[in-house]
Amino acid sequence: MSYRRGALIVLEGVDRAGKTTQCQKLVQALQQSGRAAEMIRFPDRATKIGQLISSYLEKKSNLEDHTVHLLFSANRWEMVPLMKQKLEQGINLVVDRYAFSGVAFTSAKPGFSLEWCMNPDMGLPKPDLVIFLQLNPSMAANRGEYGIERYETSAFQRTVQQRFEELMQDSSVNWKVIDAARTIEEVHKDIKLLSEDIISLAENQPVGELWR
Ligand code: ADP
Ligand code: 2DT
Repeated sequence: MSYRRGALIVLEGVDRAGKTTQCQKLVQALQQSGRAAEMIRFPDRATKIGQLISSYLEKKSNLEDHTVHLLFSANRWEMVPLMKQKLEQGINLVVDRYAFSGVAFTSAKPGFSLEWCMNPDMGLPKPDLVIFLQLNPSMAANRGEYGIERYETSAFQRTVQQRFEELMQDSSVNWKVIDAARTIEEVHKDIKLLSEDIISLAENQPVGELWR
């Protein structure tokens, strides 16, 4: 047993489903149980590409729709060497949004097919587990007003949810849907159990390639 890599665990879901809250709690819980774990998030607004994306999301600049889609994908690819390095070092990565958000958000715009949107992300490190935090729009509304960034409208978020549901039909990805309408602790307990199982399963397997 010389090869013990970390697991790649992604949390997805619509706005305010609790992704950030749960990523933070999962990293903390894994660390407390003696496992190496780190959180990353996409978009990573700190890089040069991330700054272009951030300015677009804040509506400080406009970008053509295909172009911004490719920038979101490039923002993942630029992190791949570091992600692979950490996984090989045995660090479990907990990721707040990944290629699934990329596809769900762009394909919610008119004229974009799922297939076109998936293409640039094909071959990314494949998550060992993708947890989808399921929350209906009225529950999401109870968690506060939408912000002022691009995409933060209920009509757009409904279409995004439909696109996520289409993506979840793909059995090549290890999707687990969790009811995110419960308390933070209840949701966390489920996520922790699923993650511990996948960490044991993944540790002796190579990292796969997404959508290939
Ligand atoms: P996301 O990252 O999916 O947009 P956040 O984790 O930022 O969601 O949570 C959005 C808001 O909802 C925050 O104010 C957070 O404290 C709250 N929240 C998160 N999970 C729950 C929950 N299970 N029940 C009630 N409120 C929650
Ligand atoms: P937050 O930083 O609040 O999560 O918002 N998005 C995200 C895309 O359109 N494409 C992507 O590839 C990714 C990762 C979702 C980020 C916003 O950017 C959207 C909401």
